[in-house]
Amino acid sequence: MSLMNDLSEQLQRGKANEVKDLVQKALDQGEEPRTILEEGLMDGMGVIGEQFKNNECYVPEVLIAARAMNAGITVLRPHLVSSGVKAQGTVVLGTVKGDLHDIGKNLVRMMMEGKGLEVIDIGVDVPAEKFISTAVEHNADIIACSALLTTTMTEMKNIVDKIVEDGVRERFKIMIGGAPVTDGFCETIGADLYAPDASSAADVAVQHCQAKAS
Ligand code: B1M
Repeated sequence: MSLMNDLSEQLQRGKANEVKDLVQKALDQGEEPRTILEEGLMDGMGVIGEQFKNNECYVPEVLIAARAMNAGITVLRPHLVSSGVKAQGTVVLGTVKGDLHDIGKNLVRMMMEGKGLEVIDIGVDVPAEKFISTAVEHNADIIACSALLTTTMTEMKNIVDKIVEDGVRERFKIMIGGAPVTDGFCETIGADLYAPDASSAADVAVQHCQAKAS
């Protein structure tokens, strides 16, 4: 069995220590961090997601797999973040109201911090008011919202509407992302920036902050 398959399987079994060791082993063998993330960790989580959908596994198994994923990400973290020129900018990041998924959001934070952005992570199940009050308080450049459920992505529209209602629409760019979110949805709800994955979320945020500064 290849190392990436092994990693995926150990993640599916929720074996956090084994996952950590295999991530380290893959790094020692010169495997690209992005390959380890996508072909090992995310592959395993994808299998769990399918089983979950088909009622072949339940919330406890998913949580244990999520814990193993986080353990693997901890080892990968210093290798995933780039050490390029530091960008200036502040991002308020959270998972929208009604949604408790945070693994993708945490990856987005990691990538953004790796690019030198200041990230204020306000957690999960965050109401529109909290995104906006935190952005005002910290004079942020970007409000970044993650959603994993088709039922909670509509909350992103509430955030856009609330920011208009509060009269601060021009102060912040609104970035959205998460598995069910698309560029088209971004346009439909009147948000500004969309990114399909954590790495491009960091790139898009940096581009915006650099353009604003120049
Ligand atoms: Co949930 N869950 N879950 N879950 N869960 C999904 C999302 C689901 C697709 C599973 C399935 O049915 N196949 C399904 C959603 C279906 C739908 O809406 N169409 C689902 C469901 C239904 C539910 C519950 C309703 C189940 C229930 O209770 N009956 C429930 C909801 C709870 C709630 O939120 N209110 C629930 C609960 C849970 C757990 C708590 C058990 C656990 C979350 C643990 C945690 O996050 N701490 C969990 C998990 C782990 C999943 C799956 C298996 C994995 C999600 C994940 O972490 N993926 C997921 C199935 C799947 O995705 N295959 C599933 C890995 C992560 C790296 O990817 O988050 O997509 P992702 O992030 C990506 C991109 O999307 C992007 O970057 C990341 C990678 O680079 N991205 C951004 C994310 N945010 C971004 C923001 C950006 C830009 C990019 O800019 C701001």
